[in-house]
Amino acid sequence: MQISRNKIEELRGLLETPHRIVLLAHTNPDGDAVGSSLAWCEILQRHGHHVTCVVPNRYPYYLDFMPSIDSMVVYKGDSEGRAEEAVRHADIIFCLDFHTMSRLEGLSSLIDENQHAKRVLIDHHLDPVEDFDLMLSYPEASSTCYLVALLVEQMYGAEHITKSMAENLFVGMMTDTGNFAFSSVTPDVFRMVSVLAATGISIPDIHVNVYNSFTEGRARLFGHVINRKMKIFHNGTVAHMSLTADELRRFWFQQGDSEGFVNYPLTIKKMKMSAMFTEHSDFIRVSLRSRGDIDVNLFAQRYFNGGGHRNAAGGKSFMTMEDTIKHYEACVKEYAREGLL
Ligand SMILES: [Mn+2]
Repeated sequence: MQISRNKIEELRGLLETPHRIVLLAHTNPDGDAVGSSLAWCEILQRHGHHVTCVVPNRYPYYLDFMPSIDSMVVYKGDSEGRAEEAVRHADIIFCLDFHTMSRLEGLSSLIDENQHAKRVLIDHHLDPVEDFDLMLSYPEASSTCYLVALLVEQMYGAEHITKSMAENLFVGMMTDTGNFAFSSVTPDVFRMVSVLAATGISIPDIHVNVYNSFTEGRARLFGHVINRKMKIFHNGTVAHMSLTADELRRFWFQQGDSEGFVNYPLTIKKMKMSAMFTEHSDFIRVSLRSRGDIDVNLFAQRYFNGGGHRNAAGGKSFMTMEDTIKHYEACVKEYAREGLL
């Protein structure tokens, strides 16, 4: 894959002289959001820019090992006003790994106050919503980290990818592709992995840090949700699971603990689609996964005010848990009637 020449030149023009730059990633930042922000931040800093990485809320604890992650400003609970200060004075705002300002929640009004900054999108989600001054939107890319790696390679040369950048980029490339197993993985993704590996990163260490560093509570919560909460219907082809605030408390839930649970029903033969409902203080987070041609991006858009990718999407519900589940089951029926399932 290549980033278009014109876009590279436009970006080069924007970054010609040192600027004050803010990098933004989405709410509930994952390995791809954090990894792409940190790597892009490092290369920009090396080229003389003043860069601040801002995330709307805290990243999951198992990403704590990522190089320079402590430098990220977490907007929620940022008593020193560092995010506000950085956004107010930014000349350029980069949005990484999301495609609509609504994924910034409380941060979006702050961004609106800065009307002079150039806005640049670097993302791989379908159908970008907002207007940006420069859009690097590549839905066919398997991760935003892969896009950032390509950008650095094309703009500055692969030799500018340091070991710490490679570590951060590898995390997102690995997590967003389910360990390089999704259909979005191309030969060029493996070429890029080889470029990253050549910097001396330890792939086994990264793997252990990301996948084998959970708490006991998370393991028990997983057992509970699979054994007690997974419902399978539609002739064994559709599943859903739910977690109430009460259950989360019972298993000492921490941000990120339920990450990946939604994928598990898809390990069952013939399963086509899986949903996970997680109760938050004022809404229920909906996560959707599917196999093959089943389009959960469309499903999320239609029924849960959301979106994402064809096989991985999300949204929100403002109903009770019980009604959310009823709504989901009814929507599955409608989807099947239309031949979409
Ligand atoms: Mn991503």
